[in-house]
Amino acid sequence: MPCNQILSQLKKCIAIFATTVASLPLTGNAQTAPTPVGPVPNARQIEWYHREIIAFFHFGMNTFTGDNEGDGKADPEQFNPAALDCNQWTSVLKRAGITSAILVAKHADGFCNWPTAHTNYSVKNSPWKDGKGDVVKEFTDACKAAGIKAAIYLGPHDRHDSRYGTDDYANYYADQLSELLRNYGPIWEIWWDGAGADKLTTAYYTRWADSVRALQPNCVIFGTKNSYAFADCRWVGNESGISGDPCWSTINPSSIQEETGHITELNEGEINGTAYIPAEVDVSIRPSWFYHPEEDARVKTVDELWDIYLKSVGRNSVLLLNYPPNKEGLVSSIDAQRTDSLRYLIHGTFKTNLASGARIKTLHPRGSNYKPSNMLDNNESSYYATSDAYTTDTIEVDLGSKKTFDVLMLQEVIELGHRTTGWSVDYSANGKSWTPIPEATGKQSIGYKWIVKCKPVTATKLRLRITSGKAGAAIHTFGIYKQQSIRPDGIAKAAI
Ligand code: OTN
Repeated sequence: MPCNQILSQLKKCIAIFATTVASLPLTGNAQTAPTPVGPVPNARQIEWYHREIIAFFHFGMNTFTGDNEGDGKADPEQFNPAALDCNQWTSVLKRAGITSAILVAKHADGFCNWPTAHTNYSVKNSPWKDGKGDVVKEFTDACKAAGIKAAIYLGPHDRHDSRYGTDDYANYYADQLSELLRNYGPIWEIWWDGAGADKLTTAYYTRWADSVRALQPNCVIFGTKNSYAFADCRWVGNESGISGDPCWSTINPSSIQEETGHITELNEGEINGTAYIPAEVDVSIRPSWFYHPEEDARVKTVDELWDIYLKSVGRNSVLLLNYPPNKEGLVSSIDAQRTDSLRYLIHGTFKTNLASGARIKTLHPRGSNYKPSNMLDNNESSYYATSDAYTTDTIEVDLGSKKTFDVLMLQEVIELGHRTTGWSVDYSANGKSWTPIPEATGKQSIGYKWIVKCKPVTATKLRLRITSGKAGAAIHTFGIYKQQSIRPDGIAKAAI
């Protein structure tokens, strides 16, 4: 056979071989993505997780009466903010990088912050702007202008309306909900407080949830007790800003419905829970939910806020941080200053992953699309995954030189479900022997983000041991950081 014919036959063979290989089914390793395990988040929940911190604004009749739980009898004449400026509220959030906010439209005292057509107990009968004001409109407009997602708390409990608990009340609530969901642009979340709401049946919530889904399909639902069936996110079981350790995004819905007696389940989630309903952690920057001047000296310190951040966002949850605007209608400067400082601390701490660029190897890598270095690349869409044959792994990071850190962070690929159920981190100071990091030993859940604050560690190498899992690990991020220092008075040195 002449040489050119041999060459052409060879080329054909190579082409056939290449086509055959490309069409072979891949066996769960190499380049196929891991299969999701257990309940997984919906699109609303994935988006919600990425907000990390949501602001809460408790503002209403209680602001003027000095109450937290008004009895619904206060005269609308009392509602009169001298300088309400929702743009000032959103400017505090913008500086802090907080991109979603929930306004209390109606608290349990029943007073409505918007001129609803369905009751006279509202701003339209107050002296504020001669009854022409609308706090919900000012809030949603300010959010829109600042690029912040606007959300609403419409208190299910109502001490003003004598129909509370009846079918007539359910109609009234439905009318108000529809008004809010139709007239103020996109509503990002609706908050169904369980406080005092036991008379409201799941049948009522079913109707209201239908309305939410029809009018605002992307709206996240904070569900409690009888609204459990519609919950995208759950209560964490306390108002102190503390998620459990572990904190699973999965839970049995009955634990939400039967809240009393299931506070631990709300706090920690349930590893084998049948639904994906992660925790939203509501806590106030001040002792109370509403503003009281006597609490001006009791605004949470930056250290306290940082601790709350670590125990909420750092425990696979979203933090819902409450700001009580004052009687003037403004966020007080001390609250704003503390928020600036918290941002300084968060951004300063997490801006540099001291492990980035390190050499990293694992025992059970899946393949080049899921390579170990994906954990260090600060890229949202890449991740490391183990081969399907393993639910455990050992991930070794060679830092190349001595690095000192006191914060450690892991992120799992939440779209693929809770996979890892046991992990520990060890360090090596000399590159030979390993020492456990006590604060990062015997850990269980990871989820969207798990942060560990530890005593300063100086290491040349680190080892993440995945000790158990429901399926092979899928890890977005492995990070080590040095906590940003702040001035002793807790005030940020400079804005970032
Ligand atoms: O007295 N309470 O009603 C109360 C005191 C302390 C902490 C919570 C509550 S009520 C609780 O509020 C949650 C939001 O913080 C959820 O809405 C729960 O469903 C509700 O029972």
